[in-house]
Amino acid sequence: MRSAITISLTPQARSGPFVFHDGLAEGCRVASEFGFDAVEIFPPAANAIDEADLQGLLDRHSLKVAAVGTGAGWLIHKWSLTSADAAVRQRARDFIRAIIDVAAAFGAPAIIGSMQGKIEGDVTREQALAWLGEGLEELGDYAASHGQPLLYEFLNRYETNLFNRVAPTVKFLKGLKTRGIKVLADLFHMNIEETDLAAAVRAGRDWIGHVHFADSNRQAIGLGHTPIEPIVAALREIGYAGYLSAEIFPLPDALAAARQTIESFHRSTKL
Ligand code: LER
Ligand code: MN
Repeated sequence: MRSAITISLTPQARSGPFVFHDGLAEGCRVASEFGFDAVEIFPPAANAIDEADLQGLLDRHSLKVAAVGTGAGWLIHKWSLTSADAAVRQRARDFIRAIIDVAAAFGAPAIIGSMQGKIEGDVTREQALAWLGEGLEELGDYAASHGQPLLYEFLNRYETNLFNRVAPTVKFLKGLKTRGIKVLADLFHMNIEETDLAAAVRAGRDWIGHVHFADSNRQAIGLGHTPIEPIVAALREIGYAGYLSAEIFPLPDALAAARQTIESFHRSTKL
């Protein structure tokens, strides 16, 4: 397993669960000083990432891109794959496609988290799932054509009513034709929704493609009450070799959160 830490480039996400908020150069510099393998980026849009600039930073600091988030499409524009408005669903797909392009240029996947949206108003669950499925079919195949998975993240009940746990998510994805989707398991959401996090990880065997490494309170692992050892053991048991990426609040401050994360990463992955 490899370590990653989040950099948000989105001013509207200043109070969000991202460790670094002061630009790519500063985030990459500090990430490499702590010995992280990679950074996960949360841009306001695909064109906020200057590819030459980012490549230079990655080379200089021996970092990779773990993943690129699309959540700003929801945060800034309120676009989602399950909006009742077809034009909004199309804008959501276009926004995500552009992020798939830029992520793939760095050998990384894009993440669909908040852009899945939620079931609202008169929309039935059946209809919302049909729209979600359509979006994922198209975007999953598009990501696959770039040699990358597309990461679909189930969220806790306060953020979506589509999927909140691993097992129903996997069941839904198995019903799609595209084989381009992998599941993002965010330990913060799972702590709220799952009965047993290690068992939930085992239920995600063959599907988990990325992990958000967050404690129960969305702080660095070790600062909340999630016992991480059985979770990492379960990830090892299912053969997970991807990133443990710290999508957490910069608490008590960014440097302390980064230090706590990398220490927890080393301690839990070497057991
Ligand atoms: C995104 O990775 C996520 O976990 C959501 O909670 C977005 O806020
Ligand atoms: Mn997450």
